Amino acid sequence: MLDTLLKTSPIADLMSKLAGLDQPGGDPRTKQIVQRIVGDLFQTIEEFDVTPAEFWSAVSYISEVGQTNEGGLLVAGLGFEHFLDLRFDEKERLAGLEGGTPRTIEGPLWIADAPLEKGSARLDQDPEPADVLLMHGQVRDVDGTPVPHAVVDVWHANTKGGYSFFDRSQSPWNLRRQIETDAEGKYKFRTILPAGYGVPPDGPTNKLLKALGRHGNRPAHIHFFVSAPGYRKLTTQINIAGDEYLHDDFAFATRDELIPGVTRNENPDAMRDAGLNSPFVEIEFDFALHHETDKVPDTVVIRAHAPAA
Ligand code: MBD
Ligand code: FE
Repeated sequence: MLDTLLKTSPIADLMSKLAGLDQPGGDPRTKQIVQRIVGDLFQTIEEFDVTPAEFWSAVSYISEVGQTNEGGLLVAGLGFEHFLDLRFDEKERLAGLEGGTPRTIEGPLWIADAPLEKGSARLDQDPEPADVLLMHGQVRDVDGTPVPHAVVDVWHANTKGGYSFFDRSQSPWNLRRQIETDAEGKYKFRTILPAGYGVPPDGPTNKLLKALGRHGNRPAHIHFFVSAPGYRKLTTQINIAGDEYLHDDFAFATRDELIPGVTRNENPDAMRDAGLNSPFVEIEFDFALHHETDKVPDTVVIRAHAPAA
């Protein structure tokens, strides 16, 4: 019945017209993609005998996603952003690119132009009870050669899982910095150990996740863009080991190579050397970048971002 109805001439005619295939103007690729997506949705409606009430509730849902600005959140939760990563991975594999720190999703919460500091930075600006985290490492190429003057753009949540700018209770740029690696490719920063993130409980993303029997939690993580002239931009994150959602991330971003050891340091000398008077946690993590190549698409992703306002 499905095939027969969709292939009847009024519907075939409608599909061709709605995608502008009978018109000379417009963009051919857009026409093809729109025809495919709308056709697939027609087929879904037919196959599941979707009721008008169900259809109109889906239209309201899309509007709510727009009004609440949860588009980036929803696509992460539905695995689209991870799917794009898997496609990048496969293209690199087919082109013979090996090694390098694995990529994982950017997510919807990066803000452009965080304060840039050389070599080291302190990210936490707002006092809150938290474990101090000292993170450090080196940026290298895939052969192990250090990359001086690379930019490590880092952003993460506070102990409540909130990100500055999106969470108005935090000061601007809290837990966000760009750090330029030194002459040996090294970077380091002082910050606080973040907590995991949970989607807004009353938003449309959570509404769908609940209908799917899913949760909207991410394990505690720290985001990075690592870039340098002549190298492929790396978009990645590290996860904090021990988190209950470590292997149950609603956004599917955890990768085994991105779970560094976290050591708690209670040595009084180490505390004093770090300018602290209480124990702290330490993470060492090196980034390995691929050299620029025209064998695979560029990893710089153009997407809309929230303004720093
Ligand atoms: C986040 O912090 C995040 O990284 C993703 C992918 C989605 C929502 C919040
Ligand atoms: Fe995040």
